[in-house]
Amino acid sequence: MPDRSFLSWPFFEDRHREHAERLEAWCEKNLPVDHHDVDAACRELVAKLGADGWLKPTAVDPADSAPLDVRTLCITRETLARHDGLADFAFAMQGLGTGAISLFGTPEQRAWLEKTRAGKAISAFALSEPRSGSDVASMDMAARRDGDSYVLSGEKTWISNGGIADIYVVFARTGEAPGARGISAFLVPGDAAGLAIAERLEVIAPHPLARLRFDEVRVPAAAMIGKPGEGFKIAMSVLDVFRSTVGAAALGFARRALDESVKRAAARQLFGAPMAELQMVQGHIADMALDVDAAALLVYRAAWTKDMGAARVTREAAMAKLFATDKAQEVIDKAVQLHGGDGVRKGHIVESLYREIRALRIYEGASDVQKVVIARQVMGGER
Ligand code: COS
Repeated sequence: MPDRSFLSWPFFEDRHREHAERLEAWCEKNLPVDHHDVDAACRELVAKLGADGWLKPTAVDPADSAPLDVRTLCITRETLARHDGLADFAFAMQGLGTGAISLFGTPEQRAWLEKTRAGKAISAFALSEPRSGSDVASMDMAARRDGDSYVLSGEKTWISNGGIADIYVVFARTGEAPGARGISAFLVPGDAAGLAIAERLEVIAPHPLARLRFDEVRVPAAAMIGKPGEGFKIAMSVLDVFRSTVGAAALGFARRALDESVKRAAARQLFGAPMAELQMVQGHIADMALDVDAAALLVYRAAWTKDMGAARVTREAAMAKLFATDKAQEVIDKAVQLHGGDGVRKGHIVESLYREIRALRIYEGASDVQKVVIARQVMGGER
């Protein structure tokens, strides 16, 4: 039984506790799904999560203007990640993909959210490029104004849901100024003429991932999200919300690794007694539990701060993501060690956690970038 004591922390309201309990029961019944065909599995997960109402927190309700509830996003990611990494992925990408629309979209653009929240459309966030990952402001992709349209040309890569998305939020250079101030955001339908999958990308924890080519993709001027030149700030604002949730997913993976290790230590006999009686094993379990709780405190502190109305949680979100993902890697590595050969055996839960966690220290701002963000915030006095 996973530790649920964190739900009594003051960061939460009763609606969060009820959400966690109901989702836990849903996960026990529905997860994990078969991962052999990741495209089909993701489509199935989005449809299932949407039909049962779990995707509603990923985007604002176009009918009211209640902001995204980051605590609900985090609890959901933590819970799904504990049961099935791909379910967490399917949920998270619906949110990241539509984040710019939730935060800055027009009523017409927000109409898409009815579909994504119901699991009837899949979304994707297209920021990174072959030559520009951590250094977002150096992107090359261009959007040229042509009458009532913009014409997008260039490439995006590492795009989650690339190939199966119905809508992409795409960032491109519109040239109002050099660097960060000359980028804008666009809503591009997946079936737009000139948009092609240049390459499917295989990674250690498989999920739909692609490099996309935009060859003179024409969208109406009304497809721009926010104002010309605001794209960089829009991307950063979306990441401010969703970076804490990456930490929450890492937390879910780490909690699962800890639970599996506790079970293993109790069941496995070593030198004539349960492994749990060895102090070296107790030391590992204590370190793992400490890292899990510390990560949870940082994740839910960031989520609570945003939900309380903070305009920016750049520092809190960066700390939560950095700490929770790096520590989850260590927790899972200890779990592998405690499981011996089983820990690296294909198909074992601990082996899959070991593969799942690694990308979280890279995507949505690598650990090294989070350190830059934190240092700038601290040294700039923005605490
Ligand atoms: N919210 C709102 N505005 C923000 C912001 C945020 N979180 N972060 C920065 N800005 C604003 C700054 O205030 C600045 O505004 P002004 O031009 O008005 O002064 C502008 O954006 C440029 O900011 P900055 O100078 O810090 O930009 P840098 O080019 O130095 O980039 C980093 C900073 C490295 C932090 C940024 O490029 C980044 O986060 N990189 C990682 C990207 C990432 O996560 N990629 C993964 C893609 S999704 S898988």
